[in-house]
Amino acid sequence: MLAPEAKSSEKTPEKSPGAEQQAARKKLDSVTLIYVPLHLGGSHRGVSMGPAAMRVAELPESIERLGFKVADEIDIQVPYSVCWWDQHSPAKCVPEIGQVSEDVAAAVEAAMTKGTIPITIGGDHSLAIGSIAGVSNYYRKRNENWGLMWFDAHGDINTPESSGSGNVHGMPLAVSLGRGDKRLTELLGYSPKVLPNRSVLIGIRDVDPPERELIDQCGVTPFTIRDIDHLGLGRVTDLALGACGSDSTGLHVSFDIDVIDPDVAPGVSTPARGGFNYRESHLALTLLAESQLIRSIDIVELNPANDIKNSTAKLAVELILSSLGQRIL
Ligand SMILES: [Mn+2]
Repeated sequence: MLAPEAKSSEKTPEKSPGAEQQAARKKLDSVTLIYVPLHLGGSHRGVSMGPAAMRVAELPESIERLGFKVADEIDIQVPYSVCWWDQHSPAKCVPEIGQVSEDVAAAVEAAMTKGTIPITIGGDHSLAIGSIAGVSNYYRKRNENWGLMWFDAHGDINTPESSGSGNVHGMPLAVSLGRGDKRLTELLGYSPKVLPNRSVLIGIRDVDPPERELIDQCGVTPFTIRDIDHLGLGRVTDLALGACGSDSTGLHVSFDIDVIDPDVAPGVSTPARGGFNYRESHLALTLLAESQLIRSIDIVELNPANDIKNSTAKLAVELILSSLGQRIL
């Protein structure tokens, strides 16, 4: 495969979409890797090993081979707390997750301000509370619109009231939309972080009954796995881009690896059958990359304790390359 900078000599440069992409990408040719070994949002300890597995799978080297500079690698400190054993809390570990979220938000916003693409590596999906807060603050200061693409098998839109488990990794979308524990929704002093009419949920197939109501009420645009079966993921991705607002300056992609079928990506904490196949996983991110709107990325819920020979981490690295614009020709 060719890096975005590489160009087929057979093509006329003025007409080549590759040339256009190359010109656009000149503005954003570096990434900041933000590693967040956060496990406090779920009850699966293995997710804290996600960042290490991504390094073993040569994430930084692969990004540099694609032609991007890795401007910085940041390791966010996560307390190794057993607060998630507290079965009686409607939302577990909120103070600890709040602290991590502040640190993640600051790192993500700083990375964007420096003109790099922040790629936040999980860790469980509750880290998106922080990354989305950082992204939101970046655009808020510039008075610009942006869209959120949330890939997931699950809704992640529970509130402390609706959640059966109290696990915050089932709540980050709700928190970002301004619903849930105030200590999280009010991070950085304002709420919501993202508008529902600029938020899209793609690939869902395992949704709690109260989440159905919330999805229906709150105004996000959902594309279930049934929609993908019916329309195809290419068409769904195009529709999702339209739903995020054609006047958005940029897109945040929050990609939960459990959106992929567990046969292809076994290394997750909460597998759900019937997910994206290998090619669909790449297609969605390739199409988003072609829109040239991706400005920030989360890759979450990799659980090396459930993986087979680090294959899911290797796939996650490939998917990051696709989201950065890796092309076949
Ligand atoms: Mn998720």
